[in-house]
Amino acid sequence: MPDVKRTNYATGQFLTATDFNREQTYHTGLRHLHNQYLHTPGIVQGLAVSKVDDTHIAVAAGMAIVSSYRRHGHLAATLDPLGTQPQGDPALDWHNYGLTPSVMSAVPAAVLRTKLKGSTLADIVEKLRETYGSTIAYEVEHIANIEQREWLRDYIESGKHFVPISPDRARDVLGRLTKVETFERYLRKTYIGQKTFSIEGVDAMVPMLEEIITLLSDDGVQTAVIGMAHRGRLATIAHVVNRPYEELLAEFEAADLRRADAADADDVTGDVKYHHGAEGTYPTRPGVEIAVTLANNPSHLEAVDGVVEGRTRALQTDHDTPIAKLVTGRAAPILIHGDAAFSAQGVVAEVLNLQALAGYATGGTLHIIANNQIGFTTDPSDARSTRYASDLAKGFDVPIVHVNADDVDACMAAVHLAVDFRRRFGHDVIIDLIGYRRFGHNETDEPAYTQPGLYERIKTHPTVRELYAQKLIAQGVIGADEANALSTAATVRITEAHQAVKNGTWHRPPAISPPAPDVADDVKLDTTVSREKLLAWNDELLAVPPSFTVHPKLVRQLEKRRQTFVAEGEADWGLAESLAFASLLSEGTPIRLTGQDTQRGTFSHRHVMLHDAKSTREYAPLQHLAGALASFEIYNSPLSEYACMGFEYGYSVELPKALVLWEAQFGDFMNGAQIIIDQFIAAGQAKWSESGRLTLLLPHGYEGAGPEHSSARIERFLQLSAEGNVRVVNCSTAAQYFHVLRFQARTPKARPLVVFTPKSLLRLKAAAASIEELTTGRFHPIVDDARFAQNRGAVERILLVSGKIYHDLTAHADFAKMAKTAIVRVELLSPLPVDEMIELFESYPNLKQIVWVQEEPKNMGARAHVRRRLLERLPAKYGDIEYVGRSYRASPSEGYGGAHAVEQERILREALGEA
Ligand SMILES: Cc1ncc(C[n+]2csc(CCOP(=O)(O)OP(=O)(O)O)c2C)c(N)n1
Ligand SMILES: [Mg+2]
Repeated sequence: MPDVKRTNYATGQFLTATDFNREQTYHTGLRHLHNQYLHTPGIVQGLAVSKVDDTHIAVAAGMAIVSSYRRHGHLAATLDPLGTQPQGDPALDWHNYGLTPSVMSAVPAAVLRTKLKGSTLADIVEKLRETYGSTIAYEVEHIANIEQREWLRDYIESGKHFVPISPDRARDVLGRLTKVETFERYLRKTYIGQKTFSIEGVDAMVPMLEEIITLLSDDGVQTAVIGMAHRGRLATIAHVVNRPYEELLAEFEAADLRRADAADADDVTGDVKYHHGAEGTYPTRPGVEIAVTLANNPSHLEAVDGVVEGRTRALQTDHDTPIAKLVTGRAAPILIHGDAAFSAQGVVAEVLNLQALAGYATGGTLHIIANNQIGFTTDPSDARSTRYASDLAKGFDVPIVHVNADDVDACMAAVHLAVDFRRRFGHDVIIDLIGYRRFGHNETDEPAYTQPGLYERIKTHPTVRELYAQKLIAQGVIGADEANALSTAATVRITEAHQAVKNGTWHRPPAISPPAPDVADDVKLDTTVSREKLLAWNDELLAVPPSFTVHPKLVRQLEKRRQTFVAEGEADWGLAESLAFASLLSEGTPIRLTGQDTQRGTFSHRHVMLHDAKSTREYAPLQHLAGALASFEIYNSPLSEYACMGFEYGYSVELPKALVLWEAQFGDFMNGAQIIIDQFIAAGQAKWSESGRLTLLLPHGYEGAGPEHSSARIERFLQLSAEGNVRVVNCSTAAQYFHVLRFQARTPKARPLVVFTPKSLLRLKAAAASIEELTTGRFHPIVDDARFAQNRGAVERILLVSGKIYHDLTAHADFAKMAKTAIVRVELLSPLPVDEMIELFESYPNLKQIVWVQEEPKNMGARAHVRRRLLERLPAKYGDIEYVGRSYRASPSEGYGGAHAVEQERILREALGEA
């Protein structure tokens, strides 16, 4: 007895009584129309058809059947290996069109315009059933692009993807399946109770991946970048990434092994086996191989999707010329999804949305949904509101191939279609591999607690290897002894590997890309640039081709900025940033900057991409600098944080020499990417020795614009910072920003950087950079109060501040009244320069009190972090760090401008009062 919930979904349906009635009404209606109109002479005369006979009607019906199969044939397909019967659809049944076999035999196939073989409608109907209603099914009719749709129809109906399989090839595929099954069984039997997240039930995925990478390699793809979750990961590492069994068995044998490795590098906290990535090379043909990278990922399902896209894009991009060159044929992304995760994790939609965007396209992603028809203990009917796990993708014009995971030949055909489509159109394609999960969610779970009926059935269901071996034996392709020999060989191989690990004769091969050596930040790094170069770039930043017309108002603004730098030696924030970029490009550092409205800048301060007032042409002077040795990429991103930040993280990991920047519209919006921040940016180095120079630009500052437009949640980043994992800075001037960008790109220690960027300071004269600061200065982790340089004894009190509030304090009327209070700016919030700070305090001989002043509420901002870190080492004579700022609050700021102004004024007065 099939259980009701299951029948409802993979191939059955949520057909409620109402739906059913509606369907019936529809088809009755069709028949009615047919009878009423096509047989009514007046109507037919109105159509100017001289004579309508049964053949005409049969042609129309035949066309309707062809169309129905193309759209709904999947409803008749046998997609569930566990035997759920297809729902079918009345529109697929010729009886419902008033046809008879003899009428169908009178309709020539040619008029139906299909690629199916046959001479009459009768043949075609049969072929339609075989093509669309077997163990493989297609959803392509939702695709708006007519060329793609027709290509897919022709391809599917001509059956090109069913490449004839030679005996050798069939043996090879059976061999692959046998290895997978043997491997999974060996692990389960040998390491009882350890989690392996067995692939069994969708075993075909491994030979499919092997096929995919072989076909990609035939096309010249050099690297396949794979992202996947736990399910089948170990089998993929062993057979697709091609890491030796010994390596994986060693992990199981000695959980201590990592501990021993980690003892030498105390910044590697490590991660569980099924989250680690791997790199390898897979031999595809004699003398040919393809590099395969499996990305590290956290438990958070689908979080890695954007990362894989970014890594692939970095591999596909040439960075040696001012304008980056995209060569998508060089690398290909493959994403493997769980059925529950694919339909319910929002980031899947965000990543699908990247596929055709100029700044993000990767030539099409090959997606496989490893659809075991369950998510942990949750049935599909509780996991999604749609029929198929893949339905979301329809909105992105992606072709979808559903395939029964027990039919290996059909699975291979699905692969050929997917790869051929990607090659032809450079777009995403999805294979929904419908299988089952032979065991519990992991090896310690009892699935019969929650799906008793299902697991009764699974218990007696033959494995896909058994089924395929039986098929080949029945076809006479191989003998039973050959199939057994493959099993024996697979067992011998893994047993030998295990022995070698246990008796110590196996030694870990060196990693293909060893982790970058841990180096210290070069604190003395010279980040200055000569005056001549700065002045030359200042001019070049406004140089456009003669035929290009920038908006006159913008020209005035930019020209004023240029002249201010020439005449007064003063650069505002936007100019300082562009000059830093120009300098890095001239030194060979590729730059990629993306974010929402980033080309112009949310606050209209950047204008790095100029627009011709008279056409749609665009021009970025930074892509045309005379001496540039590296590429400058700048893209407005789609309105996504999670996928996009993941993408940039991946890009930065793959290209650690580049300065990759992601900008938030307002800092708070990084919240949408918190998983990327927590699991990759903050913890990637500790878990997987993975890092890069990803730089987050997060607008932050209290200016009365409301909760989300004030705070970039500084406290979150500071809570996450440890072991030098990220640099966190809050620059109070454009010069500091200039130098920190240059430092970030050039210091030997590649680590992510978080910059809290300003809003009002973008144009504040007091925050502008002087040319001298750029030609002689550097990034200062703390900035002392210059007023007391010669009079240190006067200071009894220090206001420690960070970011914009410094300017609020110094601009306040009470500031001038302060005679014994110095204002010290903390620009590097993490790693907090504690030694330097204490040294500075000690340089004030009469210092009695240190006050942390911030505009954020007390439970937010940098207060807790700075206080905690300082108090660990601060001499007792200074007492505690006092506090002036907003009190504990649930929301970061006042919602009303007026209330903000009152509170801001109170903070400033309190801080500036020398009671
Ligand atoms: C974002 C996220 N939420 C919840 C979990 C906990 N979790 C781990 S596996 C799993 C079920 C996944 O089902 P599916 O995507 O179908 O993959 P399967 O395990 O069936 O291969 C859940 C809920 C998680 N890892 N990540
Ligand atoms: Mg699942």
